[in-house]
Amino acid sequence: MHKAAFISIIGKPNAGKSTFINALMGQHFCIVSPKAQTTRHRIKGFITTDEYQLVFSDTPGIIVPKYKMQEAMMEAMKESLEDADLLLLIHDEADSELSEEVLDVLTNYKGQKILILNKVDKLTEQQIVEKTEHWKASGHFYGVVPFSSVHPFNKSMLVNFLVELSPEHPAYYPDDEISDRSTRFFLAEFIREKILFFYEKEIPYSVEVKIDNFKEEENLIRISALIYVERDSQKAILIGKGGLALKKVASEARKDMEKFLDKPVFLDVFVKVKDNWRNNDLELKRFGYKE
Ligand SMILES: Nc1nc2c(ncn2[C@@H]2O[C@H](COP(=O)(O)OP(=O)(O)OP(=O)(O)O)[C@@H](O)[C@H]2O)c(=O)[nH]1
Ligand SMILES: [Mg+2]
Repeated sequence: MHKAAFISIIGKPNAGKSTFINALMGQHFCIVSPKAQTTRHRIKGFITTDEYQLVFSDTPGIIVPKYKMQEAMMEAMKESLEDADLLLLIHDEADSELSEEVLDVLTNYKGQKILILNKVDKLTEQQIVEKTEHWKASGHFYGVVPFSSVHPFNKSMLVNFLVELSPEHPAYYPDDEISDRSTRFFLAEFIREKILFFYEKEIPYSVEVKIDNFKEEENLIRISALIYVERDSQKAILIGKGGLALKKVASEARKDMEKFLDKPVFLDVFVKVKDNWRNNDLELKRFGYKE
């Protein structure tokens, strides 16, 4: 009997959704950062064996949208619930309550819901038991599972549990694929991840990255990327004095790319200004935020 399921991963920004998927898949797949709203799209990642296929959807953290890009982010999150067989709410152990927005999404979803009590590496065993009991008693969830991406001690148990809950179904995707997203998408994300780490305030949120050239040679892959910002002043900050700041971004992103592609990479990055793109329907569409 073969099992397959679509599993939607939702939660507040920074709850650890992307880290959770990376831990389950065993690789740096979705980008992760200490800043909120790191993930902007629905990104599917597959775990496939002969017996089952789990299709995880990483989603943007649930917020009240303030501009058009954030509206598109919330659409992507909602879309993941439309075809989900199971919902996993990734919950930061530090939050004693569910936000109103998260509660709203939960109550509107009619399928089975599991709460992943995340980041339990920060807790004592006694606290883990207490918090698990607390969320079990809330009545919202079919199951509550403590988890830590730092020490994913119960990873295979959790995967088995999810397989148990999955319907009987053939695989949805070929067994040699790990995502619905292109290589170029992940390469651009690696650059955005470094920008989230190295810059403050509006910069990470005003940035979009596109790979505009990818050329595989015998011993090297040549990649060039365009980084879009909203204003000239942001361009100057991104590039930094003597171009040093941007060089650091490129050199760190290149390391991730080499790991991902398993080949040396030559990376060129350029910065362009696109006024107010986060609030422009056409630009958002061009950047892949809207169908
Ligand atoms: N200690 C600890 N930190 C974690 C764990 N999981 C995630 N984190 C940290 O939490 C922060 C947010 O992680 P992400 O995976 O980017 O969170 P997210 O829910 O995908 O956030 P958005 O994409 O912004 O919605 C990062 O700094 C992670 O390193 C965990 O199990 N333990
Ligand atoms: Mg994320």
